Amino acid sequence: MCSMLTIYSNDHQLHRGKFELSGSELVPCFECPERADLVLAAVRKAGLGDIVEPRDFGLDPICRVHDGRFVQFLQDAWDLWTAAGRSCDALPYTWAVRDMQAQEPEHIDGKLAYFSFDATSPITSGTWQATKTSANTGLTGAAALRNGDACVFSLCRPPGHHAAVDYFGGYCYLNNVAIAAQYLRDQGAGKVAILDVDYHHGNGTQSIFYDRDDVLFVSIHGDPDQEFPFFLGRSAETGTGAGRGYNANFPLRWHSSADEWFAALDKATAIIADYRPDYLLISLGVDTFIEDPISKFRLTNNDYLTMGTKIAALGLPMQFVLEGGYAVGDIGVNVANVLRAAAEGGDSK
Ligand code: Q9C
Ligand code: ZN
Repeated sequence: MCSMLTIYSNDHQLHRGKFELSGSELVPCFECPERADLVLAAVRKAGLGDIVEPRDFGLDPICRVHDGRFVQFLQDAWDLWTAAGRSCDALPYTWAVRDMQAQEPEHIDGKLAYFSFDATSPITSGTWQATKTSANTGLTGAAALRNGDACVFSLCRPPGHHAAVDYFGGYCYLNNVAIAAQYLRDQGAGKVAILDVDYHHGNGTQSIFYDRDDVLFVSIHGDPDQEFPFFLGRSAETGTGAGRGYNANFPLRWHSSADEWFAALDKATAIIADYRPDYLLISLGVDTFIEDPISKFRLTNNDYLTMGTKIAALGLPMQFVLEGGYAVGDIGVNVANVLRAAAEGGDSK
């Protein structure tokens, strides 16, 4: 049994998108502030351990992962948008594909396009502050691991795993788990493993570490032939250069059963055990839930207890970093179930 430190800030409430495109309709954003509020309430109720505010690490650890011009863009985007006379959420509407030239244009509409890969991730007046604090929430958790904590939970919002070196999308702006992993490396950790159990492929995290052998990335997710982000996440993607063999994808078809999901988890944890990392970071999305409104897996409330137990059985210092999960009625209990079971199985040393 280990006590689980949670890192949380109210700053997430500053990011409040209005609508997203779903089918061809504008619907209220699935990625809403209530998500984090409900997870916090469930963590409190479960009595997992202390809940603390993140520290401010400044921009340096963020820029160890993300491109400086991209970080500058995220800071400036809302002001450029309002200066162009706009008032509703900032969204891109076009992209450079194939033989077009990917270079940063002057106009905000062009910049939004250049630094993004989808149109469902609004930038609002408070998005940068919330995003920066979300990265600090991940970093504060990583610092706690480095200081000897065995299990920590970074209650990040907005999420991060779809954000790459220089583009945002999939409700993600900065890649919280990647920034935390890089921080651990920079603080002297030898090897870090990232297990991504969110329903969607963590394309940003894969992309950031694809040519490296010091950060292993393993993901279980909806088959990109059927599911967002569509253009990354296939099992043939195993890494490149020095990173060859240090990326593992387990795509599963729509409507896969919990048994199929756990069979993939067993393969994923075997790869992590073989790697023998110093730290395990978990991109914890609970959009694998059977009632998730945008996803098509079938995990139930109790399956999240099994998930936590199996992850803790690796016997590694572990940091959970919140990603997706849109069934707001159950997001709290599902996240708390993973954490409760992980804390019970954790720190057996
Ligand atoms: N309008 C995370 O779970 N596509 N991101 C939504 C429904 C984007 C999910 C389609 C899904 C992004 C962190
Ligand atoms: Zn997701």
